[in-house]
Amino acid sequence: MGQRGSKQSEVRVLLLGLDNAGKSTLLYKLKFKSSVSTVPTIGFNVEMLEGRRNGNHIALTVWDIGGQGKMREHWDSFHQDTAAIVFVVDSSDKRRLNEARRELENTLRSDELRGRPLVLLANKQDVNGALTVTELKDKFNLRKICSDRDWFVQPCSASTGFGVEEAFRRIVQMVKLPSDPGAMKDNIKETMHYITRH
Ligand code: G3D
Ligand code: MG
Repeated sequence: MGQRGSKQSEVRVLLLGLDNAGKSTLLYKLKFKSSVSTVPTIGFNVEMLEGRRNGNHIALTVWDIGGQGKMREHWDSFHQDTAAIVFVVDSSDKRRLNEARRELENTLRSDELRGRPLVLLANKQDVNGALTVTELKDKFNLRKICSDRDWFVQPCSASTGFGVEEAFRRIVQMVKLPSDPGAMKDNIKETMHYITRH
């Protein structure tokens, strides 16, 4: 429960992206404010992070689901009740950019994630030649594929910490709380959409 006079909300945030994008490094940077050496995630990591919005506490349960092929099949089961999607991109890996874009598009197509805000993290900005925010926005055609949700692209480096606090603040601002004005209206809209499609 929250302290007197302030409400506590608990929300689920999905940390997604290809393997090697830097998801686990980012999660532990946020949690421990220091670099933790990561091993490829088998299964998932989950951490509770505390934030504040408009004077209220928000507890974010951040799910870092293994990005490797086999685990991606299980992403769908993590989608329900998600308050925000954080998609991490290795901005220095131009070879896998198309693969990352396809993965993002698949994720955004999920019915359960309809209307959920997206924070795209342009990670590994410390690497020479990393794509900029503008380049990533264009390559991923974000304006178009995110026309029905709030979205934001944050440059960062999970290794050096550059942009990481800003990313977290942005996520806290953008998560969809059950009590948000309009959440009920959105639910009705989502239900109608579901009914008309099935
Ligand atoms: P994942 O959880 O998305 O699979 P990891 O990715 O967090 O395990 O990171 C994969 C590799 O990228 C790790 O390197 C990690 O140190 C590195 N990495 C993560 N973020 C950054 C960053 O911002 N900049 C740079 N330069 N490297 C980063 P190793 O060598 O341990 O595999
Ligand atoms: Mg990992």
